[in-house]
Amino acid sequence: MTRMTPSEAFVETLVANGVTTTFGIMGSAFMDAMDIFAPAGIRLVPVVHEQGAAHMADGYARVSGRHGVVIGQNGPGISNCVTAIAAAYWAHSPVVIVTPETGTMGIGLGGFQEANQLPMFEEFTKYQAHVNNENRMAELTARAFDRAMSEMGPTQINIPRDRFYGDIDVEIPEPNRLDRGPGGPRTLDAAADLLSRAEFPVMVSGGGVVMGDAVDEAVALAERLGCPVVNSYLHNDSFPASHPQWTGPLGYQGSKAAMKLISQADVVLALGTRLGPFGTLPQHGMDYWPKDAAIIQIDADHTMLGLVKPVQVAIHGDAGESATALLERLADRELACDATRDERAERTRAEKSAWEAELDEWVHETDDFSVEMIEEANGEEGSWLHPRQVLRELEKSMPPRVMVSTDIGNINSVANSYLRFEEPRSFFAPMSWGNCGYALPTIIGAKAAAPDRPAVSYAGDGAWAMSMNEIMTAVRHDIPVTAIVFHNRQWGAEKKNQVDFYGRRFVAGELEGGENYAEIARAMGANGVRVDQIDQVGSALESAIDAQMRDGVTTVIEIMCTKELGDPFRKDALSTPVRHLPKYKDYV
Ligand SMILES: Cc1ncc(C[n+]2csc(CCOP(=O)(O)OP(=O)(O)O)c2C)c(N)n1
Ligand SMILES: [Mg+2]
Repeated sequence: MTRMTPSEAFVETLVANGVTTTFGIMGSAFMDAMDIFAPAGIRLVPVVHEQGAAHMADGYARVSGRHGVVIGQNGPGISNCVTAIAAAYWAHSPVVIVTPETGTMGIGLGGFQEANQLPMFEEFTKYQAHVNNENRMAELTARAFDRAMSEMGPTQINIPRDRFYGDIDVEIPEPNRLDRGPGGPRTLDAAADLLSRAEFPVMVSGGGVVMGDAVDEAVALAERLGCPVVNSYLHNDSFPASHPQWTGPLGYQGSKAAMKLISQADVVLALGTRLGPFGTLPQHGMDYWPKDAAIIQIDADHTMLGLVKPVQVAIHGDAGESATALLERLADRELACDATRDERAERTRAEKSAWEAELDEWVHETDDFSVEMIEEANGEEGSWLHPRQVLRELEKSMPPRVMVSTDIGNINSVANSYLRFEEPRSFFAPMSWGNCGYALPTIIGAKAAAPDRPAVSYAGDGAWAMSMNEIMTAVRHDIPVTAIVFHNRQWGAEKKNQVDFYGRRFVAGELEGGENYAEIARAMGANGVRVDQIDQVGSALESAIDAQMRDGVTTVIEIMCTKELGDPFRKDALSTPVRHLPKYKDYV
């Protein structure tokens, strides 16, 4: 036992957990602990808005596999984080949110910045600790760090501000990290039997492969099976795109090759994926999910097994460990699909090249609304670019080892088909939370964790304006990134629903302020470039990446796009409007 203050115990527990970077905005509530961050080797990156800080912690965690830490002033500084913690929850990110609270002698009296801070995060955390007694500061802080890793999601440590003071005798707990296993022999044997009988197995490689650092194991198992591999939705970095068996992502605006191939599967091997419902919705007019296929699902979180789709075999295991255990079981065994290895490889190759050719030719959208918007743009001053064409050019100019974050919006969603990665921990999207304003702060956090990797964010103009203030964080604190803004002067993704279901009655859908985001970027101290010629897109990205990696310069590339719109998020959730009251009769 060592005598220290609770502030020291808190900071020493962070040190024991390897924390070197935290994100937030300073405040009196935790100033006594913050005062000793520097001598403890901890940097607090001061952000513009706490939502940005929590997204940065998420990006930092997703790239590094270590904790992302966010801290703020009690009350408003903490409530500002809720949206981003929800996003981290759905990304299974080990984010620890430190929430200093009103002092114990004031809570309930309606003083200043007072709130019950546990209910706010209840739904979006895996564990919440409340420091009810300062003697428990290290114990509870350590548990929050342990649980973020073992439960793969955000945890909260809530500290009444007076609990930072006093004298305590304490031992700082050692971090307690799980050693995850492959699952039990009964289910592994059953899976091996099923795989050995499969005629056309297909692997879905999911987020668990990324988070479990299991790409090599996934590749080895896929190679033994000779099967096509699809990425689960928004996990495009879960299998190397240059691999001949990679076929691209499922889900919204995903790969037709992946969808056509999985539709033929008799056995689906879902490795490290919860098979989230949004990620397997029909796309491109195809209801591709193979309803009669037997599913083997492997997940480190047993509550995900069989949750969304009925499965034949459910393995509660770590993606890499389970893949290795299956490979061992299949190594010397003759598989039914061995006989058709070459024929299946050829089918995979043919579907991929058909999809690539289609993407090459798919320069713009061809629905009535889009065609009108393209024609209208031709009559206007300036040259507006087709989003798909821009996305293809950006894809071609992506540097090796790039990390990309995307936002929520129509163009960002179309980007799904054009985002390919060679290594895991490279692609960050707001996942099932789907909040606009995600991409920029998240990539700043990712860059803070991996300064040697190029960092690129994508956002539509609407989502960009929600989050662009964090450019100041990138500039002030030397965390250089390259941000692409698709300027189409509308909240396009939602407008698409008004096109399809609401007779083009565009309520609140336009963003026609004539903003110049390149100029705004320059005013914030970054480099700003406006691109309105297709042959400048690739070179603009390449120079910005050079400036980022060589000179530490942040660049905003504003790309002027037409108002054309790709397929909507979902066709299943909306229906044709019905109005009963006479005054609304035309609104159908
Ligand atoms: C925080 C938040 N607010 C609102 C929405 C609803 N929403 C989804 S996409 C979208 C439009 C995005 O517009 P923009 O960023 O300009 O991209 P575009 O669709 O035009 O490509 C909106 C408002 C959301 N997902 N998140
Ligand atoms: Mg827009």
